[in-house]
Amino acid sequence: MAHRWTNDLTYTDVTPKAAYLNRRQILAGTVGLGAIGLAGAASAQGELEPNTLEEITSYNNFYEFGTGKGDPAKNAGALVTSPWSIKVDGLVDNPGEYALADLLDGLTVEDRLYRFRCVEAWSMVIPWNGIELADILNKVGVQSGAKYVAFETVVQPENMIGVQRRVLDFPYVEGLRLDEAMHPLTILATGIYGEPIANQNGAPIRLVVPWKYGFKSIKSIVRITLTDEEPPISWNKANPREYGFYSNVNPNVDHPRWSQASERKIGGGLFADRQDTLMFNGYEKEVASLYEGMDLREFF
Ligand SMILES: Nc1nc2c(c(=O)[nH]1)N[C@H]1C(S)=C(S)[C@@H](COP(=O)(O)O)O[C@H]1N2
Ligand SMILES: [Mo]
Repeated sequence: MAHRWTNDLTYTDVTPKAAYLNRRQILAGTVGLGAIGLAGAASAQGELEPNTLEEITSYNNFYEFGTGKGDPAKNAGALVTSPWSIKVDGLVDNPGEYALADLLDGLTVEDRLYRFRCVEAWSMVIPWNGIELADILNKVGVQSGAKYVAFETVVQPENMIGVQRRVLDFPYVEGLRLDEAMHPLTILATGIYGEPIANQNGAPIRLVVPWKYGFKSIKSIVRITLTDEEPPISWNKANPREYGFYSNVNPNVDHPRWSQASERKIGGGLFADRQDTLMFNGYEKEVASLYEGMDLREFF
């Protein structure tokens, strides 16, 4: 397919970081991407400067392991990620409990350098390795009545201090409309910088939806359900006034308690200027058509 731009990295490959970054910078500057211009999405917005692996793995939100940004790096070592299986159920042709390797077998792992924008108004740029969610959904066979995809994070109470302390209603759950889930920008990530994804980033597999606030990108997924009803999502359950189902990055719709017009890029230093937040986090050209005719204030 035209939009598959680098097919040479699999999730078992280990690429030295320096070499990886080099190759990445070359790609970001030179590769024009087929039908919908995925790399164009990155390069057209100027050079994307990836965060370091150290930054990406030390400043996290993963409430199962505590609410502090440093807690996941400290505590997620306790997460057991092998063996790992994912239950696929609901409106699918081939439901079942899939071993992770079986679910991903034959599918292409791709490099995606994406902006990542948390609803808390900080951001990073992350070089993911992942599989298009559409490839996985097509593999299990989506039935015609399906309208949404629901996701669930693993619960390992004995290993998860945040679950023991009930800092949120677990399991963490998330959801997408089916067309959002099938969009080629939407991936399930299995790696960062060519290395298996760290536990604190949602090992062994987590969702990445780059035009939405970070909390939509649910970690350590153990269940994927095709459904005809909008599924409940954790942050909306916790505070429906502040967190909507769509949660598209939008500089013009403020959070009730802070502005969303700008963001602080992690690693920019204490006195670095904030940067403007981009509509749909810079992916407007690719995804705006999904929301044509929708009032983005009402459906926030
Ligand atoms: N299961 C689970 N997934 C989660 C979260 C969480 O607390 N639990 N936090 C979300 C939020 S708010 C953000 S910003 C991102 C952070 O991803 P990162 O730590 O890999 O940067 O994960 C999202 N996915
Ligand atoms: Mo977030």
